[in-house]
Amino acid sequence: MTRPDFALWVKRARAQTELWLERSLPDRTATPTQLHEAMRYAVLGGGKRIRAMLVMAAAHLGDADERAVAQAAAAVELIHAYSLVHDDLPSMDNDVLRRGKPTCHIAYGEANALLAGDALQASAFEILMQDNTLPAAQRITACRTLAQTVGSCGMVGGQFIDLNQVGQTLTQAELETMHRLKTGALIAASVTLGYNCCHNTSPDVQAALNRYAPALGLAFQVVDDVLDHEADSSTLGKTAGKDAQNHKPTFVSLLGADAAKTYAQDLQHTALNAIAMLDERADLLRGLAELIVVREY
Ligand code: GRG
Repeated sequence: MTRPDFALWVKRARAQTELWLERSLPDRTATPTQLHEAMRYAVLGGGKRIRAMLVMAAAHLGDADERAVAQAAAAVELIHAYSLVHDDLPSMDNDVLRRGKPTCHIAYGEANALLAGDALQASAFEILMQDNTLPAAQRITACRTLAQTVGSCGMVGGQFIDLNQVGQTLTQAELETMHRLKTGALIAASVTLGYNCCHNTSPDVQAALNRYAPALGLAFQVVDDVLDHEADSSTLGKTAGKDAQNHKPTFVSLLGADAAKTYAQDLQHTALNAIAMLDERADLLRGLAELIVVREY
């Protein structure tokens, strides 16, 4: 796939995701209207949609059920939006800017943002369980994968470790463990859920994806740390420099900015090598591996 073709695919995939999310969310006129407004505020009209694109790209490897792809893509973005709403709360990262606008609790109040996040999480599972043509076993796998990804041995566990290690010195291995759970788990699950939408899955392809996805998830976080260190708030759409301000250990504080950038590239190569034996249907996954590392926000 050429670069312009991939750029066009990204543009369309983002627009498609917005449409799926719009349809997945309760109407703003549904009661309680303010809660539904807060949910829509947190989800729509922003975000790079990397997780939804990973679902679509992995589903492209086989004969996918298009409805299942839409459901999985919406589900991972709803979970992601919920995690951002909760992470921004005063009791967690206490941030005021997200996706270039005031965070959900600044716009709607703390208790309402907490509830909006809770409801987004429930919506994700509801959408994942709507009708499609996949066999029941695959649909259960999807649900279980997402639940494990989000729970105490996944994203929530990673967030717990993160909040409880501020000011401590972590080794690189400890930092990686935390990020594999906090950020990497949902990124990896997006790939798994996408491929799980296919009727004709192969254990060899799944094994390749199981090596691709964690490397990419970690690369995403390393780049996030570099951007937090180097970019400005208006480019990022969120408050830059928060990690240093909060004395949080990061790949930049541990390795230095240049070594962190090299590490991100190494992880990208690991991800690309993992899927090297796949045919051109994996080009979308290859493009996303590049996008995640060269992104500017
Ligand atoms: C509160 C349960 C709970 C979990 C929060 C993911 C997370 C755990 C917190 C987010 C905090 C954060 C900024 C983490 C760094 C990596 C990350 C997830 C960045 C945001 O993801 P992007 O860049 O966001 O894909 P967009 O806005 O583009 O969707």
